[in-house]
Amino acid sequence: MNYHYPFINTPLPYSYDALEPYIDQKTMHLHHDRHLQTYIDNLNALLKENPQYQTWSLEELLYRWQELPPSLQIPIRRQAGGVYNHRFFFDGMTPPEKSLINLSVVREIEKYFPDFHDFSERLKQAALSVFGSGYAWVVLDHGNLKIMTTANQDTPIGENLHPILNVDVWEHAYYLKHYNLRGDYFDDWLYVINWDAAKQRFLEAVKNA
Ligand code: MN3
Repeated sequence: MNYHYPFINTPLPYSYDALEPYIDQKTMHLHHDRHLQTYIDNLNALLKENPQYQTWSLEELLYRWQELPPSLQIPIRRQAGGVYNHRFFFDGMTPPEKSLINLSVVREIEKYFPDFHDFSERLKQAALSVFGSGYAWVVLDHGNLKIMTTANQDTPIGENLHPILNVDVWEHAYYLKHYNLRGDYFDDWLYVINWDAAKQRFLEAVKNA
């Protein structure tokens, strides 16, 4: 993985068509090669002009944004958020035949939600509730597993806030295949969640909480 300036568009951890039939190949090409690439190019351009921040990691740029000069705060948060959120989203998916939830994950979710169905239904409602563009997230917040949403490229990241899963609900994430039906896209996304990645992130978050 590439953590510092200059940021490069690291390849997807699976082929472009690996998430078919749930997420289509053309969407993955455009999403990774064009949308994410644009955030990377814009972030590199900002950091090229401001070399004192070139050693900051992507995460630092996001959670230490208040230390940036006022004129850079919004642009850096938008572009670094666009890079972070997309990498997190792509790494949080896997081919459907590998998207196996295991009992330990279900048990963990059921400590915080009545059951797995309730959890996925709440996450879906959160995804549907995002007005315009943004993300629905599963986060560990002060040790509690929670569902939340962010607008645009905002990122829920901080000392006591650790993201576990996100689903990109910008229209570019689904419009070619699912048209305007965000709920259908969400239902398909459930088949390609990388539960192993979610579990690893959760264990890391618990360790750092
Ligand atoms: Mn996107």
